[in-house]
Amino acid sequence: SRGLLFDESQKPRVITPFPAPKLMDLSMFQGDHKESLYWGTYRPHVYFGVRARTPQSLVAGLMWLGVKDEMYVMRHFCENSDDLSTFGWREHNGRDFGRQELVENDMILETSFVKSKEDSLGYGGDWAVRIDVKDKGLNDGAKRSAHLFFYLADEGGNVLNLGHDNLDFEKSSLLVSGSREDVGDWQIHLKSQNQLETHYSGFKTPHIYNLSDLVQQNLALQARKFGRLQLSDTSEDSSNIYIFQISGKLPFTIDIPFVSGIKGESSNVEKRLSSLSGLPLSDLLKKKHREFDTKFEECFNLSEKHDSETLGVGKTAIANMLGGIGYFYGQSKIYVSKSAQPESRNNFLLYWPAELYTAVPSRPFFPRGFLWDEGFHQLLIWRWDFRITLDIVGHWLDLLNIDGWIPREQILGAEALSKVPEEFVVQYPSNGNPPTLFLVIRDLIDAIRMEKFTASERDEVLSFLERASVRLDAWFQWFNTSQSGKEIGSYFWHGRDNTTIRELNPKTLSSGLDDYPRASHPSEDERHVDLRCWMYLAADCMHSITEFLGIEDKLSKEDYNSTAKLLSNFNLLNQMHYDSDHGAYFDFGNHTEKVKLIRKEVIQENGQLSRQLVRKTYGKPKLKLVPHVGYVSLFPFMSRIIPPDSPILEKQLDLISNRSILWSDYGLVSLAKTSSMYMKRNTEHDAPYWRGPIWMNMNYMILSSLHHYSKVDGPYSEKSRAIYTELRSNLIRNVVKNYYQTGYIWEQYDQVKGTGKGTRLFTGWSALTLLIMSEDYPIF
Ligand code: 6A9
Repeated sequence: SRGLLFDESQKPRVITPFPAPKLMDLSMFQGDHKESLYWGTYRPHVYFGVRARTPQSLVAGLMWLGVKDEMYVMRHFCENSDDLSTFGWREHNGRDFGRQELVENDMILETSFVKSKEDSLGYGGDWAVRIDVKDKGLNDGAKRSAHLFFYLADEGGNVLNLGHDNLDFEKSSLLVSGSREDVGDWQIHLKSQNQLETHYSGFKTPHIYNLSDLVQQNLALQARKFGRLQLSDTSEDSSNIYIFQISGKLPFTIDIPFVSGIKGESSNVEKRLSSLSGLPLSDLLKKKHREFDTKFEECFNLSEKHDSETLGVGKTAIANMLGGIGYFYGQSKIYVSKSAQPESRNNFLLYWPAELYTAVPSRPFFPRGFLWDEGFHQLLIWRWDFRITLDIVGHWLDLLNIDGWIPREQILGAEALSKVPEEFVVQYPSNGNPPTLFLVIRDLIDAIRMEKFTASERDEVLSFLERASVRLDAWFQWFNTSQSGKEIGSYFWHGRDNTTIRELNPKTLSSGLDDYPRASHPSEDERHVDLRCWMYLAADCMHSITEFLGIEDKLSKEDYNSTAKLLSNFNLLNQMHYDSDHGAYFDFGNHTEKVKLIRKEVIQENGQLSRQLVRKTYGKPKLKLVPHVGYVSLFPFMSRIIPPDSPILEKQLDLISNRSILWSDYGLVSLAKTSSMYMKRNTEHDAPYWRGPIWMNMNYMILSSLHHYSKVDGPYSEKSRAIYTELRSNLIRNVVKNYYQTGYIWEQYDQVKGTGKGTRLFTGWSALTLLIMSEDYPIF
């Protein structure tokens, strides 16, 4: 055997799609729905970009020259190191409107995007970009200039035509035009009332991911030859990319309308252009702004409960979540050992070419899809626009392979790939990631039960679930078989490295909680309490789906029911995971607390000696409960398995509210201050990540259970309520304070000072702060 399992068509199973109708082929995703989402700001990795949801799109984007250490630097891809004092969407509705602010030194850029279907003839409608460039008003009298670079690129390689050679805007506002199969003949114009200087440059290249380099080289050459900061005003033959430099004194405003589907005189081009520029555009943007505010109020009902600063953070949270939604197309790289495919030089196979429409955790640092992050994102998004949620979840479920596996991190296409170091690209088919999509599905089912949807909306969700159910079933079965443990009802995250000598505690990336400490010596005997609880959630949700859809015989409802019962059996849970000395739930495994990183001489692969940090074990590991209190210990509490009158519930409340253990004034810390691994580095290069800092997704889950236990009858409901109220206000206060101090929402918050940590403009699950403000929690 060559170690690869093949399906009937002789393709390796791991890259064979799950054989069932695709969700994205459902009629609900065709027609108007599809067209309405065609164009969008679906390039979250750049400061401003537009594309369509099609593999080879016409794309637009913005660069500008910033100044760092008195040198010009090009801004294009979002980078934390650019050090903008703030940027991000202040408003966005996920469909046809968004307004973003970017502040660099004393320059404020405001980018607005709006679509219009009104007089449009092309598929997906017309759209316009407005860019406002302002001085922060530092009043030193100096008139600054700004250099913007706006580009259009056809990924399909179609040739673009320059509007007119000497770019004389007195004569015509046309920048560039072209023709495509999807939208027909199109034009893009530049309109402004201000005195501006424009230059251009055209390129022919199939690669758009290194566009910043092309522009910088062109500028550098001009600077060397002629001592001027101008694009060359030349273009290569058959250019498929045009870049326009627009320079002027601050302040100025430019409008860039796009019209398509043009067929001769009757296409009303002039009228459409003027309705998408100047005053009519201002009016349209104002109208969209009012609609955003109204919808925000309707969805989250905050204005009576919060001050305007808090409301501002709430708006930014949803706006960035929606504005960060991207469309990606490409092939994942899936690990296979070289010995399994001797004729290949690679240790990976390519997944099938796939589209992914998804929100992203962080535009500057991880602008791509992450499986378990997405479930949290959708808790927020479905409340704003459940059709966007179905479309996104549908795309993810269509990535399921024949084994029922979905790759965790989606790095699709050259632009996405260019942001990821080589060693992180390959995805391991033995590794999972928490099945958080079940959280959303359960929310949707609850919303139907509580009649939050109209009859026709309800039908849409139902037809989605019907088709999704076989995929969810396969996904569940993948976890239930590949991640199961030795004992019935036990599970562990597979794929931990038991050969490493560098890590203080071998990581569990698949759990999503990366370096959260587990058994010191990974083995087949492990039982992970978080995964067990995820499996309970999944089984319970599958049971609801089968019951709800009445498809009990197709997907064995009884099996799901009994699995859910088994996994929520309190006694069994306690037998496997409860430690009565600590009053806490723990993992089980081969473990010793006596491990340390020490400096040691090691012989490297090249034969040289070097001093490195390596792990040393002093004690003999034994099979036992792994005594680290932290987020993992609280999973049974999050899953609400603990009966409301159990003293064990009181224990959990004590762990949560104890300042020497998990409590801080800024939220619950990820690992107890009393844990031997609290704030310990994992290797020379890995700083503590889930070993202390405060994370919003877990705080949201814990808060939601506190809310639950405060509502159900029992001896601890008052205690739950008191802790709930204080934790909630700590979380909100800290995120709001950090936002106004730093200009950003952060990935995590410091366990001691509450300050933002990790990457910023992290408006993935940190945006759940908004649901904490509105007190929207799953009911189950
Ligand atoms: C490394 C660096 C430019 C880590 O939010 C996404 C994930 C979570 O799913 C996971 O739970 N984050 C959390 O522990 C970020 C992962 C980033 C990995 C990419 C490459 C890129 O360099």
